[in-house]
Amino acid sequence: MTRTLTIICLIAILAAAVLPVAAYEAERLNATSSTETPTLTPMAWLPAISANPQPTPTPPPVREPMLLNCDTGFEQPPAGCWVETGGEYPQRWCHGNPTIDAPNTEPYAGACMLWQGGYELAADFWDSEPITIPDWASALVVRLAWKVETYEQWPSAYDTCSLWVLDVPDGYPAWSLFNHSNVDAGPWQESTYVLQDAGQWRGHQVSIQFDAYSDETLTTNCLYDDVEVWGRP
Ligand SMILES: [Ca+2]
Ligand SMILES: [Ca+2]
Repeated sequence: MTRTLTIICLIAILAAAVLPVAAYEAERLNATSSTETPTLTPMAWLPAISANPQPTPTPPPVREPMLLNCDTGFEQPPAGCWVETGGEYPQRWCHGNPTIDAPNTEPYAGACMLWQGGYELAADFWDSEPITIPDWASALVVRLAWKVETYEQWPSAYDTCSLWVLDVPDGYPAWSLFNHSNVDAGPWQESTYVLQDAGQWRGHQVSIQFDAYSDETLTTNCLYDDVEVWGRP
């Protein structure tokens, strides 16, 4: 009888020692799997529409007058203010254009906007008139509304939408203001870009150039409106 009681006591002591450890291990495993599971779901492979949000910074101070002060909203045919310098199709699109293809959105403001890309193997270029950097300017400030639409599904850059500042006498891109792509697809947003070292180019002529390149499949639309170019003292 005494021996039986001793065995029962030993079993009880062992259970009291082992069971809490087992319960802790089970809880830890559950906790580990619950934090790791989201990285394995399809959510990780959704198009990066919101993965690269573009913050809208506080607009820096600028000085009048606007340096590019005509047709900021692409409401007029490209003459004087803008020049279509390369591409297979007209790049200015207005609401109600009798075209088969159209972007899936309306202009940001007014009736018209700049529409680059939208077809396979696109190579579109659109330049502003020459802008003289004022003798008081230390920076060039570009404000605009932009939007990227795409049929691409994977979060890699296949089609690009870029904005450059061109050196007019030489005619090649001197500075990059942005290089968006299909992974930046999302709603219209207003952004401000600052070319900080423009002061060394006072009196020099530059222009801004939008360009778009697409690969051979799944098109991307690069859309722009309300473009303003200012100088900052
Ligand atoms: Ca417009
Ligand atoms: Ca593509």
